[in-house]
Amino acid sequence: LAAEPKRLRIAMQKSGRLSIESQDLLTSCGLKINLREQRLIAHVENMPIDILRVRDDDIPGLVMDGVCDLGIIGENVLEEESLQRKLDDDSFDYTILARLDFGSCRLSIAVQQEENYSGVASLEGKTIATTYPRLLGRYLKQQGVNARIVNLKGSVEVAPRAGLADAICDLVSTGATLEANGLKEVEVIYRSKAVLIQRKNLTEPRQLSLINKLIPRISGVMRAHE
Ligand code: PRT
Ligand code: ZN
Repeated sequence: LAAEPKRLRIAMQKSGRLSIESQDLLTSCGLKINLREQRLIAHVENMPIDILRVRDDDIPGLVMDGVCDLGIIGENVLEEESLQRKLDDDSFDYTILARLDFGSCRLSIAVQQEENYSGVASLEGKTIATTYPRLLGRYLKQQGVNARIVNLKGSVEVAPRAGLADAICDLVSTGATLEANGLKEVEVIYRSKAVLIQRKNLTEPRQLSLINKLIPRISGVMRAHE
């Protein structure tokens, strides 16, 4: 008996800013996903593919640990996880298969509107709240600035008003959230978009040929968006 081909596992965000466009991309590539299923795993009806729907933060690790074959994730989360894993001496290998045309945002430092900001050196000795301590740490090191980083998982934008930090480093798209919290953007430290990543050491020929069929379809979908 021939072994059943192993189903390709694709991790995507379950619900959030990337989930609708991730799903639309796969659907446009011809995958028939049972959308009524609110479960962790959704089976693709017409291809040997399973979709895993998880928190976005879990996606880089699932791919880097080889638990999922592909993943759709914001570069900001991917890069933060890579930097963390390098420090922890964990595996952080992956390949970027495609840069996607959604999820764009920037990771920026912001200070209170009334503050006289005169360049990155004025952050010396300050406290900066962020969900991205590794990306911020790398930037400050490159700039030769010593600042204290406070790691917050949420509500970063209220930290200065709450007296928890002098500045923040958070994702920005329109800038409305900063504005609403009395903050102004002063440095862009990272620009991000969603990417499709593949795990290292994927060798199953049938899985590879499936991926090779998907890549030109993804390019086609993105060209159609232009
Ligand atoms: O539940 P789960 O952990 O899966 O989701 P999440 O809440 O952690 O992430 P989610 O869905 O908010 O964002 C997923 C990804 O979308 C991010 O990692 C980015 O790659 C991308 N993205 C694009 C953004 C934004 N734009 C964005 N504006 N992620 C977050 N924001 C937030 C930002 O943190 C701030 O609170 O939106 C606010 C700022 O928006 P503006 O328009 O007011 O500037
Ligand atoms: Zn998240």
